[in-house]
Amino acid sequence: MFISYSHYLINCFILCDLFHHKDLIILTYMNFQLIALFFLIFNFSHLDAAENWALSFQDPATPIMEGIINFHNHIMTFLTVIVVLVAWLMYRAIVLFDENVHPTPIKFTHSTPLEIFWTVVPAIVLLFIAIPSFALLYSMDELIDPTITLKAVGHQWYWSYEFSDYATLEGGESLNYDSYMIPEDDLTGGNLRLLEVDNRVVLPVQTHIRVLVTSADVLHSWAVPSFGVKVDACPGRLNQTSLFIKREGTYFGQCSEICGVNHGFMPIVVEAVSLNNYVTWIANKLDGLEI
Ligand SMILES: [Cu+2]
Repeated sequence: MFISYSHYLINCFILCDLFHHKDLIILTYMNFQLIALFFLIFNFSHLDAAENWALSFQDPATPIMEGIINFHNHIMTFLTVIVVLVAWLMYRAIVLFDENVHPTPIKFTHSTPLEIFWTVVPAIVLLFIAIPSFALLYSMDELIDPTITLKAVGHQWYWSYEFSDYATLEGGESLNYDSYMIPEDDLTGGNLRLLEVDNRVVLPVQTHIRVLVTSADVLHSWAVPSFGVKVDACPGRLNQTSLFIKREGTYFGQCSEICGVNHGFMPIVVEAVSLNNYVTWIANKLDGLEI
């Protein structure tokens, strides 16, 4: 958002400079100050949770989500050109084939050059879509030397999380806790309805993380839009995905597989913090367990 705004601002300055309007430069500058203040007050810098009437994607926090958004924009280019072309062709066909305009039609039925053209061009278009699509698909599946493993287990109807990299309790149980949605009556100021949980997941930024997803009962799906992650949780199976969170923040997601009556009430909240804060958090959690 800030990047696009700075582009707008630079364009304004260039335009003002072109027309030698000093007053306009001052006005534009004031305009910028006001909008900057607006962003500062309302903190619109990033969109990491679902929002009413939201259009398009939430802001990306991982390279994967950035890739998904770029790929979406790439495809939209082709889509726009094709929609315009087909609409224009249909309009031309409707107008030209009108019997008032063209009372005696030409009666040819085949055109080899046309056949070649409308076979080869779509094939090339498909190639331009397929190549970046495969690159993205394979990079989403890639797991680069993960430092931390988080295990998310779906239940009817809450999530539980396990951090199994650290000391284990007697009986081989590792650090784990349940994460329930906070009901509407218990929400405090600033909490998001149907999205806030009692125990958040805390993960470090700038770290390669492996997420293992499974379920204890029926199918669920662990999905966080800003991470570009949506992994099915299947009972008896471990599904795997990777995370590399680029910026600190609180990210909201929801179960994305219809799993029963409370399917809409098992949200996911991930708090991405600096590595130091993460280590402190883990140490406190382990202290609490008295291992
Ligand atoms: Cu579920």
